Amino acid sequence: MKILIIDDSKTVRAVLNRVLSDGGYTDILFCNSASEAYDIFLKPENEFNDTDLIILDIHMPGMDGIEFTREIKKIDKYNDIPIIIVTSSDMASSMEKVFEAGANDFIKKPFLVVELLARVKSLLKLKSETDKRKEREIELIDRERELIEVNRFLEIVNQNYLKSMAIDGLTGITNRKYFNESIDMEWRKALRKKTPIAIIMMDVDYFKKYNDNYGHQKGDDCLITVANGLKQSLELPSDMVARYGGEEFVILLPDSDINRAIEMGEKARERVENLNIKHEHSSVTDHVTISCGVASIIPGEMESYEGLIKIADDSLYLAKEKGRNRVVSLDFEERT
Ligand code: GH3
Ligand code: MG
Ligand code: MG
Repeated sequence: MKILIIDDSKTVRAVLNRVLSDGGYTDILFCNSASEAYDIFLKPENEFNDTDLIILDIHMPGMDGIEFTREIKKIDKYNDIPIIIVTSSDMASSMEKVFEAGANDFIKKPFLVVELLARVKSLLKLKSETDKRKEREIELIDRERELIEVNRFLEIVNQNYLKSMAIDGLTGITNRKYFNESIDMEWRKALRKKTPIAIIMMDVDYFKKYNDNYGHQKGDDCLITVANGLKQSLELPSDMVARYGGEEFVILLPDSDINRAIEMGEKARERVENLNIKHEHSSVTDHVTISCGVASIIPGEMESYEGLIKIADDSLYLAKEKGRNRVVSLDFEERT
């Protein structure tokens, strides 16, 4: 451990050096004035930086030992360096000043070698324990900070994961799994509140031909564009569009009767048509179109949402049969 001796007397420095060296302390630095030592301590990088103990004379020209102690203890990073003040004075007032200034111990000249070594040993032990405690504190703070960072990271990963679980990989809209969960929830809500719930099943017309003519990659691009068009056709925050599979999409409309569902189906169909995606081999028009099957129901105790999907699916089938690029509601068909 490093000991700094500050004394203007060469003889005292030599004696202290000898005593400490004999006591097994070899890392010893010297300075012959307190003000000089203080100036060195003030430099950002200095050779006294990692001093573990200061032994210092009380009477020195310029800055004296008391003043030096007071000043150095004001600096946070040196606060923990123990200081022994060597004094020739017996006066009680000077002892008081020594401790008031913040010195940890004092020793009277002429000193007993054993006494000096005992005090040096105990203060170095104190310093080493303080250092260890501080290190542990820093480690704990670091670990806590690390933990907070890891938690924050996990939160983001979790959110992204949950999001990715609900999102269709190709089109970026809701996937079928999340749609199923949503319709299940909305179905129960509608059952409780006795409100209608509607869906629109949609399928791209002659999409096989599109793929065959423009290639699978262009087919994928087309599905992405259609998905986004459908998303933009929604009106309410509770409306949802999902990719049901392949080139099939579905719109979930909570709290909507058949009239709104047909209206929304028409809006979606029109939106896709207006995207004007060239499809020269479609038998309907020269651009991409969709067919829509619409269904709405107020859930009764025995019915499940699969029944609603079935009606919408049958309606879609009818829309295909009737010539595609249209919105059909089986209920409506039967009623008219
Ligand atoms: P219809 O008007 O009766 O719906 O005819 P269609 O050709 O659209 O129907 P069909 O079911 O015969 O063909 C659907 C095609 O959609 C076949 C399949 O290769 C294609 N398809 C399904 N999923 C994807 C996809 O993710 N990307 C691409 N590029 N094509 C897909
Ligand atoms: Mg299909
Ligand atoms: Mg199709």
